Amino acid sequence: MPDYTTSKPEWAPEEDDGKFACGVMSGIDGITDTTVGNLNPALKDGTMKPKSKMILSADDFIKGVASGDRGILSRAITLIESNNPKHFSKAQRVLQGLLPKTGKALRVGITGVPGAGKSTTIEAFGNMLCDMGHRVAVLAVDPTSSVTKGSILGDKTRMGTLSRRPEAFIRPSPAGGTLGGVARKSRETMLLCEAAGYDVILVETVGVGQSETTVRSMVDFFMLIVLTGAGDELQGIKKGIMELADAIVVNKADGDNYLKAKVARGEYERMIEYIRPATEGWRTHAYLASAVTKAGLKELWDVIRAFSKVTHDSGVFQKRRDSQLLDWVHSMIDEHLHNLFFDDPVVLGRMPEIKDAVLGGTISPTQAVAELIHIFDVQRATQRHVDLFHPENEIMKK
Ligand SMILES: Nc1nc2c(ncn2[C@@H]2O[C@H](COP(=O)(O)OP(=O)(O)OP(=O)(O)O)[C@@H](O)[C@H]2O)c(=O)[nH]1
Ligand SMILES: [Mg+2]
Repeated sequence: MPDYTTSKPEWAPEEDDGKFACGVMSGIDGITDTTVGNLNPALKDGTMKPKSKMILSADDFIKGVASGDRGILSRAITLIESNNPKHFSKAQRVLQGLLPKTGKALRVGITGVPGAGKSTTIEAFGNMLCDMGHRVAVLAVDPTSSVTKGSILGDKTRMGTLSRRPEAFIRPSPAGGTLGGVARKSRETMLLCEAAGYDVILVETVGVGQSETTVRSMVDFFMLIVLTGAGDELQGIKKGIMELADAIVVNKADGDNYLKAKVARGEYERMIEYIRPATEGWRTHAYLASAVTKAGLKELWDVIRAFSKVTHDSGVFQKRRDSQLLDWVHSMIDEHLHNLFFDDPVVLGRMPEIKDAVLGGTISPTQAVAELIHIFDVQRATQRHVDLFHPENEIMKK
């Protein structure tokens, strides 16, 4: 038997306490589609080439995604999500090739406290849209997904009927990493889905905190799902999140809960009066819905379509898309520079000493920053000098 090594999967907990039993076996060079221990001798001695279907070129990905091939779309997303630097440039070539086919879907974000019914609503709403002839992609943004792996499986089961429909495509949140990393992957996944022909993208926020703002910054229409018992709940919902919403949906307006839901809707309507609208030229309202009886879902789609019409007519739709794109570029630059600085070995080396000096009152925070930035600048300039005179550099070869 060859000597196989195993490693922990990417999403496994960092701590090495021996409790994590699952492992990923290392790949077999050149032989990609056969059962371990039962290798085809022709593959082994090289007289037969491994099936090339396993290795797709950037062009294969572009053609496959553009033709709506779900298998290739899934693999393209996996490529985008990969943290392996080798995959990065290929993934970007695929995206570049598909860019002309993107941007035509209506992007809808869905947020709300845990248990509000986001997944159940997406299941019912998504099925309704598919019945109407739409193609629906469902994505999730969950910066905590490497910690709460359960939500990935949970959502698939909660969207049982939708996930089996050929017109729908469900992709759980990319796991782990910073919110910035998760956001980039989700945005690029959204573009791939658009290129594959999905015309409605539903993005569920999972987890808490910053993910609402991130999802707001990648969608056209943002809905907040709330529950009854507004008195208690209002305190739990940050006013800031209500300011992001284009619609507030009081869910679970069914059975005994219906009357309470009606009261809650009125309370939310009164609250919104005092809140700055999320979208210029659009008045946010509160609506009743039930993901179980499906009441109110058709009306909700009418609201989203009306929003799309109003904002397209006024130009606000395109204006928001443009500023979202530029904000995305800025935030990626921020993150890149942040990482360059904080991963710089010379900066890291000097950091403790400078921190001590700040805490000891010997230098001011402003001086500390100036000094660290100076160290960083000098270090980068030296690095460039070294790179320039490296024997492998084209200039040196001439
Ligand atoms: N009666 C009733 N129950 C509902 C409705 N929508 C969702 N539920 C129930 O509420 C519970 C939570 O629903 P989910 O869809 O998982 O809620 P979620 O907001 O996605 O929750 P997280 O993903 O954990 O944040 C489930 O038990 C659902 O069956 C509804 O309209 N009416
Ligand atoms: Mg959910």
